[in-house]
Amino acid sequence: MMTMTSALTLIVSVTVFGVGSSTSESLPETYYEFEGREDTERATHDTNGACPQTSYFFPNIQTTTNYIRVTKPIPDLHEFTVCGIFKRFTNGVDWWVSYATMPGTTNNHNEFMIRHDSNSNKMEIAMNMNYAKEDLKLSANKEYHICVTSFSSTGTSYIFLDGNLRDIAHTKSGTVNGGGIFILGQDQDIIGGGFDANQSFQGTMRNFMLWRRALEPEEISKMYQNQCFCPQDYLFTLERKNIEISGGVAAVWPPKC
Ligand SMILES: [Ca+2]
Repeated sequence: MMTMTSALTLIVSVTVFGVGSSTSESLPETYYEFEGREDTERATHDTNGACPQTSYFFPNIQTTTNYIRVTKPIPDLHEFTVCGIFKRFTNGVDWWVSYATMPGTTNNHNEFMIRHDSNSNKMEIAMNMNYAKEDLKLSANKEYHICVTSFSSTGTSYIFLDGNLRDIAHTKSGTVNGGGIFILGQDQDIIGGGFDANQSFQGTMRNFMLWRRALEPEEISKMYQNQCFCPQDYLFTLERKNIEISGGVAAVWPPKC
């Protein structure tokens, strides 16, 4: 097991939101020092279990009717991870994840959100209605394995691209409340609706799932290298028993494992 003192650090270029220039931010091999946790608190879960394979096709047309709604109840989220293998077909604003709870005082009700805006070529993450934009230089028509681990205590999200920690998004601290509606493929401006065709997703989404903890970087790397396996303590996958499909979203035959 790696210790804090032996952890290597990587220096990457991180775009400063709102400034448009770049600076350097030290990315640790583990993010525990950033979150005030001890290395000994690492979770030990079974990472060798077979992972349920899911694969969905969102047609290449902008519409408010194509989406997936998760029917599994969402608890309060203090620390969580979402992972998926995404490919977008075109250059637009692609909404991947929209989690909304009770109506707020603004017209944006996303407690947690992930989208990609091709105009700025940035991935945007919101937590507690606070946004951060990260330039991941993602191309259209190419699959990417993306994991986001989020800590509500600090409002920090760690973005893993193709198995490696790539960026850190600083949003707003506070528990992501349970009991909301979790939708893939549209942006909720009201609970369960308020969709905008310009904020929909066209592409494919494979093996999307959520865990109620920050996965270890090693677990994420292992999942990227072998998509047949994943940590078994997930809250939900997009297996048919956990979702409702709307519009023209199609389940496609998942790759065999
Ligand atoms: Ca909207």
